[in-house]
Amino acid sequence: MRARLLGVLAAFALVVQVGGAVPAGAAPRWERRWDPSPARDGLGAFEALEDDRRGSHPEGQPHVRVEGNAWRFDAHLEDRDGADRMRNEVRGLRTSGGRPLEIRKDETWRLSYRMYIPDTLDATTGFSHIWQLKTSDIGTPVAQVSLPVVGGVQKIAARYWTLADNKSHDFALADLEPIQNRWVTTVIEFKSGDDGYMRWILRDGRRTIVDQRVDGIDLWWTAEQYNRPKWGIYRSIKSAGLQETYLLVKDLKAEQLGAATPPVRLPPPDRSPGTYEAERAGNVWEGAAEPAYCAVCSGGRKVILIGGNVYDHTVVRGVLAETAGARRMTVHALVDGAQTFSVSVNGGDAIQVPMTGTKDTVTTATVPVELVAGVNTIRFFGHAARGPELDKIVIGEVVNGT
Ligand SMILES: [Ca+2]
Ligand SMILES: [Ca+2]
Repeated sequence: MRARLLGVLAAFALVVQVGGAVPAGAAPRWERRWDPSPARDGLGAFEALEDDRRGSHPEGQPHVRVEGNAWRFDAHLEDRDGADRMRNEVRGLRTSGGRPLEIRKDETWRLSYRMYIPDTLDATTGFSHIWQLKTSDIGTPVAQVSLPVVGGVQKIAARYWTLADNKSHDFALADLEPIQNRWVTTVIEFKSGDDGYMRWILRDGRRTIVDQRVDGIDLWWTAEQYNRPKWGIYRSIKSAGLQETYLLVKDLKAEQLGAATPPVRLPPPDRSPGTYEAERAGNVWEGAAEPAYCAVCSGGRKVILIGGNVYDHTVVRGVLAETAGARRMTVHALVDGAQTFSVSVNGGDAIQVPMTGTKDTVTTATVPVELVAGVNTIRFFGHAARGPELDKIVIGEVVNGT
């Protein structure tokens, strides 16, 4: 009797593990994975915030916030993300438990929400995106919902991109003006695969304005990272007549077709004395810099998108030294050809760390750094060009006065 009961429990556990009460052989069903609430989750509903990340308009903060039962994105005329564009967005999905929801290869997802586009949020001759799908390691977006002007008429369009020629392809369009100043419903369904598809639905009340699908498109470009949706306003300022404006979204939901993919299991960080992982909690990742997966790195992670401008940098904090003096610091990084880190210890003058390597193996370079007794911070940046991807640093022996 007891054995039979255990058997039943084991079978039950197995079913739960594979993602719900789906009998073997049944067609996969849509499973709700994300149902955030502005009141409960706030901006924590998203993996990360890109609220005027260049700091162009501090008095306009916050540009992204909860307003009533919606999330609101403001676009001011002085906002800048680089010289020719502005950006106030959120990226990625996060569960109420704080875990990022990663959209991985060959997964099929359906995002649904309501949006309010005021008549001040114009379609433009330059780009204006109000939704994107991106991966952290590739600059080209995978897919978007955008507001273009086509033949002199303001449109809302769903598009996918092709990576090889860096081109966008609008596969479904509707007139923008009839859906401004009202809540409309949109659904974006896609398969994140080499042979993927995208479907875009736009509804005004019970009326379906668009329900269009494109098959046989490549929506999977990354080797190690994952696809992340983005909401907000990201637009070129090279369009005549731009107005201050905003976007509201609410009732955000994400469903996945079939069982959830188990989380990626990462190797443990290197806990050797003097070792500090770039991805260690408490470090600083500014601008575009952020931790990302890395199969060949210790801890399974690295920090990507360091340097290339004055914004994107990372700071390794909590670097301990018992005594003041010079130490050998070994930098472990993934290097694309010849790249250089600028390194500043405790805000001191930058030292240059040139490295040469390939993107698929960890390369090291050792330089002397001057540490204070106690806690040090070490900043990795690069004003002129994108730097390597940082895996970890190792603080070694004291450098003798040779
Ligand atoms: Ca692909
Ligand atoms: Ca690492």
